[in-house]
Amino acid sequence: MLTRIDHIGIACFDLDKTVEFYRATYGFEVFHSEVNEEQGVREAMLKINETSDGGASYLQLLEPTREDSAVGKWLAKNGEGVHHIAFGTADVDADSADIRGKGVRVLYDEPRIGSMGSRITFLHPKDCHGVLTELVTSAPVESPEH
Ligand code: MC0
Repeated sequence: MLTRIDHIGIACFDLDKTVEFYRATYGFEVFHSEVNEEQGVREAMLKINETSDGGASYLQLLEPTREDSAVGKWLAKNGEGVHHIAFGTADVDADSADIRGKGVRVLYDEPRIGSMGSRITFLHPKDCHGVLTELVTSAPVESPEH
């Protein structure tokens, strides 16, 4: 079951300048940043709010690390802007199978690793009324060591 907007992915040419825009204009701070080589992105997660399912919603700012990555190709064609939306679920495997069964192309056979150790997959934008759609199961919160 999809229970929240996990994040909105925004493609940008310059991550540091874009982070500064969101900080100076709205007061949003970087919660987490990382490079995902498999996806070809350098990213910053700005937490917007906690959600009632125990998760959170973020803006995800994405700068390509190579021109032939999904974000690099998209930026070259469209310029900066909203690249995808991501729904949060407790079970990305079950929701992927369910949605695939409805005739929507799920891009990965098995979920891959996304931001902050999450497990992610994508739905083809042409099957989702033009919106690249991601499904995310967050990594379990680690309990503090004793
Ligand atoms: C491409 N299209 C899009 C789109 N990207 N439409 C809406 N939103 C997008 N973001 C459209 C194109 O305009 C084109 O339509 C058609 O899809 C084929 O696009 P293409 O330029 O020929 O590119 P493809 O087919 O090689 O790849 C498109 C595809 C790819 C969606 C399969 O981008 C992909 O695998 N995306 C999933 C991975 C991803 O996006 N990773 C980056 C975020 P026309 O009408 O011109 O034919 S990584 C991330 O977000 C992670 C780190 C995380 O959340 O934790």
